[in-house]
Amino acid sequence: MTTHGDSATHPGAPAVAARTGPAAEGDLPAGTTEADLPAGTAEGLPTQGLPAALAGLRAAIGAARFPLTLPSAEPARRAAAGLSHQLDDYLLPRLTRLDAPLLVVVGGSTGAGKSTLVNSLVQARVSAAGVLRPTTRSPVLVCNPADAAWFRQGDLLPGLTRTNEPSDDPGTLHLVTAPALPAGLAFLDAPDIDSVVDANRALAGQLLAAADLWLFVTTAARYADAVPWELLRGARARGTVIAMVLDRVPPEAADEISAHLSEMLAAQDLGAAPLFVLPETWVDGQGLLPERVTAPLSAWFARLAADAEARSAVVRQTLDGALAALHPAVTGLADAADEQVAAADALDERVRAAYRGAERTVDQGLRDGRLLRGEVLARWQEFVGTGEFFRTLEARIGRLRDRVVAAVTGRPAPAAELRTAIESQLVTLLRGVAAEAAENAYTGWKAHPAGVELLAPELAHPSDDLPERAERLVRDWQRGVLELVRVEGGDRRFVARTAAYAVNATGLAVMIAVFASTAFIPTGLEVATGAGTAVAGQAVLQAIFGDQAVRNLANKARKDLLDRIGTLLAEEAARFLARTESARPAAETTGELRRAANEVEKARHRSGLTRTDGPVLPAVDQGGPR
Ligand SMILES: Nc1nc2c(ncn2[C@@H]2O[C@H](COP(=O)(O)OP(=O)(O)OP(=O)(O)O)[C@@H](O)[C@H]2O)c(=O)[nH]1
Ligand SMILES: [Mg+2]
Repeated sequence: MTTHGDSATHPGAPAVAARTGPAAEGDLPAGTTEADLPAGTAEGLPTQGLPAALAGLRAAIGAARFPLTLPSAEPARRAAAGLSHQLDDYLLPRLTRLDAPLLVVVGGSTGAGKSTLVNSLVQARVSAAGVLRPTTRSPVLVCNPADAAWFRQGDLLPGLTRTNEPSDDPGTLHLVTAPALPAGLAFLDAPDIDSVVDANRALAGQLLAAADLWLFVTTAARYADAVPWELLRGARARGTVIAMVLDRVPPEAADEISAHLSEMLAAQDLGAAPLFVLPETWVDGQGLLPERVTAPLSAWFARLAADAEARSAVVRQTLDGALAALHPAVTGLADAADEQVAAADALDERVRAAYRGAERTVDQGLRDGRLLRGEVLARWQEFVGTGEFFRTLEARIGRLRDRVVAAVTGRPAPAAELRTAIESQLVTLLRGVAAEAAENAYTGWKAHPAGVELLAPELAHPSDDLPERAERLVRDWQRGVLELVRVEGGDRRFVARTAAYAVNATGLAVMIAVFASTAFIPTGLEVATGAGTAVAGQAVLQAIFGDQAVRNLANKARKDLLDRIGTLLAEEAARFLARTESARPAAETTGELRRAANEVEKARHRSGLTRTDGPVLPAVDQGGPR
C-alpha cells in the first residue's frame, strides 16, 4: 500500500498537510510499546492517573454480578457489559494514544446509504452496499494506509478479529486502506442501529461507543424514527461529537425536510451538530455517489483531517464526555448491586422468619403440655400404673435395689412403649413444624420476584429424609437424657447409681417433666392421677416432679432438645439460604464500584481533557440548507 499523498487524495477533498504530533506517520515504529510513549501523549496532557483509575473501574465492573431477578438486574447487566466494552474498546486504548487517528463511526438506520456514503467519501468500494436489508453485518474500517498499523494492532476494539476480507461475522473487523482518505481520519461503517438483527444492533451500539465522532446518516424517509433519536440524545448528553447527514432528499422537498430536521435537532439541543443535506441522486456503475453530492462532506472531513488541533479537540471532547458519563452509569450499577444485596437479605429474612416460627411452635409445644396428651399420657399412666415406675422409685426410696431389679426384670414393655410414644409424639411435632416452615418460606419466596426464580418444587416440603433425621434426633436426645440422669443424678439421693432401671425410669420422668414444662402442677396432677394411682403414689410423684434436682435435669434436657431441634431446622432452612448465598453478590461490590467511579472522576477533573469551550468542529461550508 502506498502512503497517502496529495496526488492520491480524493479530488473532492483538498490536499491534507502532514499531521502534527508525535505520531505524524500514523503508526508506532516497530518495537515501540505503549510504555515507551509519553504519558498523556500528544500534548502532554496530565492524563496520568486516568489509565490506572480506569483499570480499577474496569476490574470493579467486571466483578459486579446481578444474579437475582429484580427489575433493575437486566438493565444493570447490560449496562455493565456495555461499560466493560467501552472501557476495553475505546477509553483505555484512546487514553494511551490520544494522538491516534480520529475514528468516525458511521451509524444510522438500515438502507440509509451508510455504506454507499463511506465508499463515496473514500472513492472506493470498500464496503458492500446492497438492496438486501440489512447489508452490513460486520463492521468495515477504512483508513489511510499510513494509519493501518494502529488499527490493525488491535488496541482499539480488541474483541474484533481483524480481517483483510469482507466478512459477515459480527465478531470481525474488516480493515481496508484507501489512499483517497487523508491520514489522521478513519471511517467505520457500522451495521444498522435499529436492526431487526439483535447482533447487528448490539454491535452498532458497541461501535458507536468507540467513536471519536458519530456521523449519523438518516434519510428523508426515516429521519423521524425513534431509535436514532434515542441514541442521539444519549450521545448528546455525554458530549459525544456528532455530525448529521440527511441523505437521499428529493430536491423539491429539500427545504421543508431540512428545516424540519433542523428544528428537531435544535429541540434536542443538537443544533450545533453540523448537518449535511445530500440530494437524492443516482449511484454510478461502482455504486458511488456523484462527487458533487459528497463534495461538501468530503471537504469538511478534509479540513478536519488537516487540522490537528481540531481533531485533538474532537477526541478530547468525546473522550471527556464518555469519561464523565462513567460516574452516573457506575453509580447506577452500584445502586442495582445494593438492591441485589437488599433483596438477598430480604429473601433470607423470609426464610429465617419461617423457621423462627417453627422453633417458637416447638418451644410452645414443650411448654403448654400438649405433648402430654394422647398416646404419651396413656403410656405414661400405664407405665406408672403397672407399678414399674413405683417399683423403681421404691428402689430409690427404700434402697431396695435388688428387689426392684428382680421385679421389673422381664417386663420392660411399658417403659419401652412410653419411650416410643414420646419419640413418635416429638417426631410428629417436628414433621409438622418443618412442613409448615417450608411452606411459609416457599410462599414467602414465591411472592418475591427474585425468590420465585430461586425456588424448586421440593422446597415446598421438608427434606425427604426429614422423618428419619427427626427420629434419630429424638432417639439421640433420649439417650442424652439417660446419660444426663446417669451423670448428673449420680450423687442424687433418688437415683440408684447402679440401677439401670432407676436411671431409665428417672430419665422417662425427666422427659415427662420436659413436656410438662416449668409450671408442672396442672399437668402434673393429670400425670399423677393416672390409672388408679394410689394417693400415696400421687404424693410420691408430686414430690418427684417438685424436686429441684428433677427440675434442673428437665431444664437441661429441654435445652438440649431445643438445641438439637434448632440444628435440624437450621439444616432445613439452609436448603433455601444456600440458594441466596450462591446468588448473593459479593458484599464489597458496591463499595468497589463507587470508589472506583470516584477515582475516575477525580482523575478526569485533574486531567483537564477539555480545555476549549468553543466549537471543536470546522464550520459547514455548503450551498444547501444550513
Ligand atoms: N438512488 C440512490 N440509491 C442509493 C443512494 N444511497 C444508497 N443507495 C442505494 O440504497 C441501497 C442501500 O444502501 P447502503 O449503502 O447499502 O445502505 P446502508 O445504510 O449501508 O444499509 P445497511 O448496511 O443495511 O445498514 C443500495 O442499493 C444503494 O445503492 C442514493 O443516494 N441514491
Ligand atoms: Mg451498510
